Amino acid sequence: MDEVSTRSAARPAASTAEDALKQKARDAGTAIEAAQQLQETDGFHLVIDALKLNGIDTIFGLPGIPITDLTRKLQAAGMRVISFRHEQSAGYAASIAGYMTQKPGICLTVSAPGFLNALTALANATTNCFPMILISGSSEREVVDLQQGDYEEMDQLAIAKPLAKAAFRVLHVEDIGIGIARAIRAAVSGRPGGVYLDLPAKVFPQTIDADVGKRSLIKVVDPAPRQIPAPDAVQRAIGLLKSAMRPLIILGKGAAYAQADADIRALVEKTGIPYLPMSMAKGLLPDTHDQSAAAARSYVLPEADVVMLIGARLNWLLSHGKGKTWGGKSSKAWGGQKFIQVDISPQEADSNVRIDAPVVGDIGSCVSALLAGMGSNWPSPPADWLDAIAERRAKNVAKMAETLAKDPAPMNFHSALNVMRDIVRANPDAILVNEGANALDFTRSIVDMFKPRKRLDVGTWGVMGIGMGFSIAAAVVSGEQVIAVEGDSAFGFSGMEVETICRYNLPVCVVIMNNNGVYRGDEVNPTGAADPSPLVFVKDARYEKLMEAFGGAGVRATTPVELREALEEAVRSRKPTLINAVIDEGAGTESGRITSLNPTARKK
Ligand code: FYN
Ligand code: ADP
Ligand code: MG
Repeated sequence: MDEVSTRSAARPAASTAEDALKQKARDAGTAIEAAQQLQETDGFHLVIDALKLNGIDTIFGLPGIPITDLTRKLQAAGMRVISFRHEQSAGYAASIAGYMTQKPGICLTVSAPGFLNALTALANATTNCFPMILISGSSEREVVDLQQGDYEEMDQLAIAKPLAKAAFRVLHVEDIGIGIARAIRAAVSGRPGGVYLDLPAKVFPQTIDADVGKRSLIKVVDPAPRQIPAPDAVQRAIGLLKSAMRPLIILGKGAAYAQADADIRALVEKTGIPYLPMSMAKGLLPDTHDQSAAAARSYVLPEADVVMLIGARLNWLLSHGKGKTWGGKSSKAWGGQKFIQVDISPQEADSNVRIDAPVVGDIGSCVSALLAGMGSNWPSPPADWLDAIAERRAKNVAKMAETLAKDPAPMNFHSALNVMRDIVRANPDAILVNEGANALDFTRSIVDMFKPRKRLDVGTWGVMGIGMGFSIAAAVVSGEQVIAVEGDSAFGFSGMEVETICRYNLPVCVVIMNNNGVYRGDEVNPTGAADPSPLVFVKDARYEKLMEAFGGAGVRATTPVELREALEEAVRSRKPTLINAVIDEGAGTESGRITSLNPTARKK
């Protein structure tokens, strides 16, 4: 406004008429331009309109060439734009938002290195069946295909394809609607996964008639269609389950993702069959539930005769369904169980051992079909099976209670996590994010979960680095308190995002299990030279100061009492908080509970 007023004061009478005409023409020109503009739209706005049309309201990303303006325009258009310090965390955030909401989480990055930084998260999403779309700006095709050395030149589409469920590129503004629709449907339909959408820089400023642009957009109808299982498959499964003398149900994170909580609980309780929750399925039924066999894991797996897998794959986490874990005589020998597999992917069955009754469909439809097919009066499992499990469970629970009751100085994982166990029980709506090796494995068995989708962890890949991205997305998506239990090494992968937590003032409390190193902190350099062991960190590092640096609360806790006070204050204040829990550096074991995966261990 100011600039306009200064110009009119200076002009003489005669020339003014002419100028006025010229000005009118200019204004007319601008008006026409404006009218034209009103009648035109561009790539920027079509991307925004397409996402909004499909109910996408949050973007996780990191601005830079060529998507800085798009990032600004997304926020200007009223979308929530969460900006990170590293694309890997933005990608992890998008992936877990997809897992929690069944809508694809959107990660927006710059070209080449930004795209590559987010690629780990895209691959992790595909591996974990989390629906996300990685949208990356990219260099011009003509230059890239001639390898002429464009700015951040890379054939991102070709590189993404092997790691994504699907990958697309849009070259023309009129195809943006189709591109985003295809990406959304690919991310959430069937087995969800990571999708890559490549948008070369040139497509954003391209203009098109506004009406044509609007008509080119697609509101995806029924993006994740229900997939009803075949009735004979359901009958076969029911028949096999009914014949079992030692039945077991295994709930995987696919069951948690399905948001069919009531039906899954009804199936478990109606049959009376013991169930084993995989780590991210904990809470689908409260971990204190009578039928939980989590505390008798290595008893039920080899002893069961019929096992129903619901949204759980027979991958490494279940020893591929064979070997000693399942009572097999050797590492490759089958244990003799009969398997029922409820999974939306028709290819999953027989991935490792024979599946005797595959039930292919979305878990909600499959479980309700099983419930309907079972009718009433389902015979409860034989008492000797239930009693044997109860006995083994009681033994393990008593053993753990004894360990938890100890109060050693310095704290160890048990005494610290005993506090966490109480805090989560008192705050069942809080979301627990968890990574590390020992920090992960001890938390999984010690901290009971009470509600579905409240435990977010390293998942299928056992990946380190998800901590802060998952915590930020969980707080943004749910508004709930988030507590992140982190190994000190694992925290290092995404630690800088504590600035992001403070910038958005998120109710995230990070608890670092500080044992001064990877797995433990007491290893020494065998050569005696000055360099520390590669597994050891700075002794007694003051991680809490990192959070204080950005205005959050930082607490150093050396006793369970201090830890409990700090956690209760964090939950009460909902302030960004980092608690540096000082753990005995000799408390951990190599790789936690998967020491056997280390080649040396294998040699032994
Ligand atoms: C479990 N247990 C319990 C309880 N819950 N005892 C008492 N009370 C409770 N609430 C018992 C359970 O019966 C087992 O004892 C033991 O505790 C461990 O249970 P867990 O953790 O469920 O089972 P296990 O054997 O460790 O399972 C194998 C696994 C798991 C591979 C699925 O370790 C896992 O998910 N690991 C993830 C590792 C990872 O990704 N790490 C990140 C990379 S680290 P028993 O029945 O007596 O055996 C890179 O270096
Ligand atoms: P702990 O609680 O056992 O000390 P840390 O978080 O300190 O757990 O250590 C976990 C370790 O997992 C990692 O530091 C590391 O050795 C191993 N690891 C390293 N990189 C990865 C990765 N990308 N994904 C999975 N595990 C990894
Ligand atoms: Mg550690």
